[in-house]
Amino acid sequence: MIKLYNYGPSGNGYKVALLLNQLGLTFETVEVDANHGGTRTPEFLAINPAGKIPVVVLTNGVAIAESNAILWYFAERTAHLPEGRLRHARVLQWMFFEQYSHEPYIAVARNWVAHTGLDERRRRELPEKHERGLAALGVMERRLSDHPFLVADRYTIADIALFAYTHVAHEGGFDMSRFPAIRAWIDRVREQPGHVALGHG
Ligand SMILES: N[C@@H](CCC(=O)N[C@@H](CS)C(=O)NCC(=O)O)C(=O)O
Repeated sequence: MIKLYNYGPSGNGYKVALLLNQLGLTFETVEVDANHGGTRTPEFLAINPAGKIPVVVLTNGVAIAESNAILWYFAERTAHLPEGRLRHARVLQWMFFEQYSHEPYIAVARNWVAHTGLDERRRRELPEKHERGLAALGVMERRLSDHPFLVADRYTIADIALFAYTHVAHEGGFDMSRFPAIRAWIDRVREQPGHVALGHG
């Protein structure tokens, strides 16, 4: 069976669990406490030298790390990844945006505020996380104010990649009342067949 190394509160892990559920693929979850050194053990580093979840180990023993690479691997030749060079580029455009301009601010602020707590350094850095996270949400709001989904007007892995931390951004102190188009999109994503909530496994 496919194994998913995950950490319950992780949005990056949730992206993978959500897609696998929507594709009807069975998998076993291996829980790794990413906030308390679980990803830095020799055993885990042998699976992913980068020391981060999520990782999937396929039935042939091959491991794949990086949430968005895993999404791409499983989505190919499914309805979750539309065909064509331009559409592929658009999906990648949003997935790179997620990793560079969104996740480092929104996911990190949420992890600090809702999970690890704030020490002095984090308290000092939090306003910048909020400022940059709000800028990323502004980009999404503009796109979603006249499109139902991020790419090709249909639900794709670009939506999964960005849904993971956007729908819990309020846990990191982001005021989502400012983003009505994002809130409507969150409802549309939740209505997709096979949708499961964060924490489902
Ligand atoms: N770019 C990676 C980020 C993965 C990541 O940041 N994982 C966190 C949990 S959400 C982690 O494992 N942190 C533990 C550590 O860095 O030791 C992805 O998208 O998969």
